[in-house]
Amino acid sequence: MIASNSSIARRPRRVRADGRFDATAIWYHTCFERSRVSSTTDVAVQPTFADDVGRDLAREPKELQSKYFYDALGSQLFEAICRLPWYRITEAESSLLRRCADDVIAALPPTATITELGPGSGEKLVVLAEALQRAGRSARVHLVDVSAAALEQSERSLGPLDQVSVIGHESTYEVGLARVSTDRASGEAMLTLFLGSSIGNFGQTAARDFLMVARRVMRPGDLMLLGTDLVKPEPVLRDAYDDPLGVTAAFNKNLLVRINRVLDGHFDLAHFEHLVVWNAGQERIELYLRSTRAQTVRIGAIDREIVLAEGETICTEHSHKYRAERIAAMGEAARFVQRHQWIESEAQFALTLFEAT
Ligand code: AVJ
Repeated sequence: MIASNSSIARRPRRVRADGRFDATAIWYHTCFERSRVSSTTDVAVQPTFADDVGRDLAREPKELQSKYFYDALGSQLFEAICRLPWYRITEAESSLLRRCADDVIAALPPTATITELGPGSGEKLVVLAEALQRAGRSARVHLVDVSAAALEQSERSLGPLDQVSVIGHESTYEVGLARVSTDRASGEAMLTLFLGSSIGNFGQTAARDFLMVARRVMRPGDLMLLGTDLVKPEPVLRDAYDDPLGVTAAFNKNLLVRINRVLDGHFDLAHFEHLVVWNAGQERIELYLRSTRAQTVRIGAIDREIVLAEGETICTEHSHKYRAERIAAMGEAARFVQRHQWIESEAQFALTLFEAT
């Protein structure tokens, strides 16, 4: 798959499941799965955006999957969210990363591959690349994301760096990680980055299952750096997800814009509002789109009329918040041991370094 060990390519590459070159000689690796914690890669049984939307809007209560936020516009709106003063996750994590990058690189064996799941803008990897440079090292970096837009953005920020050769995988986390892990040399260690509290989209069981699936493709001694947003006062969380500029509202509503554009939907944005709920029992933020009146919305591509009552909600995201002292146990359930934990106390965010046992 990967050209040769000696040629450190400056140019980002993309890998595709079938291993074929595309017209621009960038490799792709496109795999879509029914559920995020499934290993099926048979294209014939893969659900599409249309299948998922049709099924999830037929549920009671209605929902849409948060992974579909990240089309080109959604990825840019998310980048804007990361710059909002009320959304502290990105900045808190970056400052922790600057603090711990040298330690993380020192913990990594001399021959190692770095894999980032959901790289977003790729800016965080720049911090690690600088630590690699200080240590006089270089590494191959794999980016795994279902969003082509996010991959392109992160490939752009990392492409020019000398310490890393970048390979993009347009696939789910599990499939991309498994592929990277099996493709590496026998003596090559792997550091997996799962940052930005992306794990927060999973509930407790799904998060544990995800860590177990990730652990299964790792070897003892492999490392995983996990970013988790911590429980904090409700008003602070509310501001982060219902920001005064309305960027998060736009990010949420863009899901309807995407359905309108891609699936010939007829959602009228004037009749939906962004709703944020703190579920104290489950310790998670819940995002909804609420129908402000009774309405019937046609989605042409799936030949469906979606009937919404006044006040009815469509759940679009769960964002779980963690307690720092419980993170080690979550890792242990998946055969990881906690090597370090760094906490940003102002914003209440944790970075935890796990080692596969
Ligand atoms: C990318 C899932 C970590 O839950 O904070 C931000 C997504 N949604 N604002 C989060 C998000 C609304 C974000 N994660």
